[in-house]
Amino acid sequence: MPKKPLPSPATKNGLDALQPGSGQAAVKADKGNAGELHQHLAKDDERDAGAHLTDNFGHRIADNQNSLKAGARGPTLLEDFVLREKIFHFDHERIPERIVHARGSGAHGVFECTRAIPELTKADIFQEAGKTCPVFVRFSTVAGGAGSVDTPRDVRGFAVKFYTEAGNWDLVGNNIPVFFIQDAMKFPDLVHSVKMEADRGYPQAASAHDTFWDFIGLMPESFHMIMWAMSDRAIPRSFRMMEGFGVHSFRFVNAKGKAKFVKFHWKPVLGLQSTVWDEAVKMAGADPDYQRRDLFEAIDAGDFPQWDLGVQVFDEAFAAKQPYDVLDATKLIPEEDVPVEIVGRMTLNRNPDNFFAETEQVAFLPSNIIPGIDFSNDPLLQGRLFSYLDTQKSRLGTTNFHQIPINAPKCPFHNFQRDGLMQTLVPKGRANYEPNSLAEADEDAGPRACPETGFSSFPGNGERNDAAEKLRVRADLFADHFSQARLFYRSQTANEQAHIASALVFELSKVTLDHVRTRVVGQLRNIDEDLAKRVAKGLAIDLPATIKPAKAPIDMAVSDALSIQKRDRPDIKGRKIAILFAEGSDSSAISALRKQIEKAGGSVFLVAPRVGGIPVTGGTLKADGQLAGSPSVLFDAVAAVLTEDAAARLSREGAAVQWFMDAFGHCKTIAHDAASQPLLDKAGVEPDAGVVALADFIKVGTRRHWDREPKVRDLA
Ligand code: HDE
Repeated sequence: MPKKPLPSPATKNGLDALQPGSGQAAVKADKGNAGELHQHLAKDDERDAGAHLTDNFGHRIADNQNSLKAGARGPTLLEDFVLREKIFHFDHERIPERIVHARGSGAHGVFECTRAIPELTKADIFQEAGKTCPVFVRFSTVAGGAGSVDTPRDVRGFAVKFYTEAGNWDLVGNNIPVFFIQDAMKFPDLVHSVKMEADRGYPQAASAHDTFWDFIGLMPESFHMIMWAMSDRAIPRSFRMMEGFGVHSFRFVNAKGKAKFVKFHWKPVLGLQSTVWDEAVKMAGADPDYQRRDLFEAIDAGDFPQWDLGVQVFDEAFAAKQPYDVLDATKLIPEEDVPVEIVGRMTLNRNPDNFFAETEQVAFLPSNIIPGIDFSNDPLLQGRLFSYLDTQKSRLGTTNFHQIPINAPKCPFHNFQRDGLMQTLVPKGRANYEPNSLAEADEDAGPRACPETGFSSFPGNGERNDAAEKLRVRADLFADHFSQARLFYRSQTANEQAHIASALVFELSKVTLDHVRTRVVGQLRNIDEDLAKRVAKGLAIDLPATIKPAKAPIDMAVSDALSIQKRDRPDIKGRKIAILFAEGSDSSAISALRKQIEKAGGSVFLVAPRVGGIPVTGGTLKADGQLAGSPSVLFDAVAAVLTEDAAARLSREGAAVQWFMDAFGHCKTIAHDAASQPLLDKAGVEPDAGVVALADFIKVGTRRHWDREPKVRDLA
């Protein structure tokens, strides 16, 4: 894998953290009143290879190894400003992590409009097919801290910042199209309940504990989201292989001022893929950074992840006819009812240069919106419009966080906001108020509002139940909590339904309060009687009485778009395939397989008992990973090219046996030569359509073999 050379410590000019003008964003944003702001500052990315090491004020440093002491063995002197500054800066390197979505991975890219839709929206980026705009994306888990693992059962954040010519548009979504709650009022309760319990400080990055399920059992509106969170959607194989959703209904507004509702969807070009729970748990140990590494390595290798942007557009008349409220974020609109129209494609093509400066400091704001797109009255969205702006002040410490390069727009920005902590702009003149008549004295009078092109809120909302009175209530249709939970569950394949039941059993087994378990199962009876029975059986409890729903659920038509397995593809593109070899392996068989996999767009990872290079036919071969450190959970499919001797030896090696046992148990394709058979036998690998000869691997691909699952897991 090509690796960029790391800058040597001696070339650092030490300006990284305090240097506001070092990124592309700030350079372009400087066109506005930011003026010639940072031009006097040396830029970190412009330093020469042989640059001098300096402190933060530009003083050259003579010795970066030893502190200043009174004599060789004497105490360190307080006057050592070099040491003091270095430690001082280090002591303050961390900032508060995000209250949710603390663990994330970012990437730069480009969005291209593929279908102009001026009839629907006047938004700058949708006016012309072929028009592009830079983006920055951050994927995340929700519950865990910044240092937690990548593969817990959790929702994934999917936040996109579009740097458009009309200002930044942030589409801050998730990989699940609905949410736990209907009203922003409940968000702090939800987050408190799912995070580590307040007295004991655990569990980390897990919803399987008392307080979460206690809250959920009492919140019937959460059960649709619970179906998604207990499904394979919450254990995605890769950020590159999951969908993204804007969740809320937004509005498109066209140049004539006509508006329609819109829901945003991201469809991964690589298709959807998830792991199985046993695999996700083992991945957390084998590689806690699995998804972060996967994203970074794919982009580094030039295998750029892509998503199509789709929109579901509908009007008030459609909304009025649905049995759910389109302003309720616990509801989706089935794709079968309103098709997803593709209007653009996003390609992530550049890794961040610096994780902290970009991925950590990026601040997404649902309130960042551009003319042509508008909010709806969704009460969850309305609360978010406040929260994200507010939280940046405590996370980034200043109202000037918009000046951090990753957050700054790439179009000009001018206004009369001034000063504040860490102000880095140097506005000229004295026009810091408006109206003013300074122009009459030939002075710069500053910018003026633009009634024609500026953002103006869509005036008529026409939404149902739009009451003039101030009421702390929910609209009537918000009371149907279970119809769509049922729709989701019934749209899954039999295996997927079993996964949901097992996930619920796992989670509720970790709950120690009996009444909490009982209540959750009582709620499940509103979704599907069979599901409730399976979970009760799995917990070995009596089926509790149904908890009476606020509104009786209805049966909606099954939607295949909600299932991952129904849309399964045998793709090799973007997938990672491990080939196990050992002393004496046939190198031509290995390179033939490698060639075919790479031609199909996959990548190969060689695994062997030792990494440094072992004798194979025709020479020696280095492995990419050592067997015990490269368990099969890290790959989409596995292959073995071994001699009979090596297979016999490896049959006595736990890591090798486990390798195949897991690959088989996780329903992966296993390709092998005849000599490997005894090792496969030892691992309990039984013949089926997914256990194939090396020559057949490409035909079968990396699809999971779900019909194998009943052999390896109790799905009852
Ligand atoms: Fe968030 N959410 N959220 N959220 N959210 C945050 O903002 C909040 C919600 C989402 O990679 C915080 O900058 C409230 C829905 C993502 O930086 C915070 C409510 C959806 C990210 C916040 C919601 C999301 C966040 C924490 C209910 C999917 C990570 C740090 C009213 C549509 C963005 C921060 C990143 C982050 C508040 C509900 C997605 C506290 C109050 C629904 C992807 O402001």
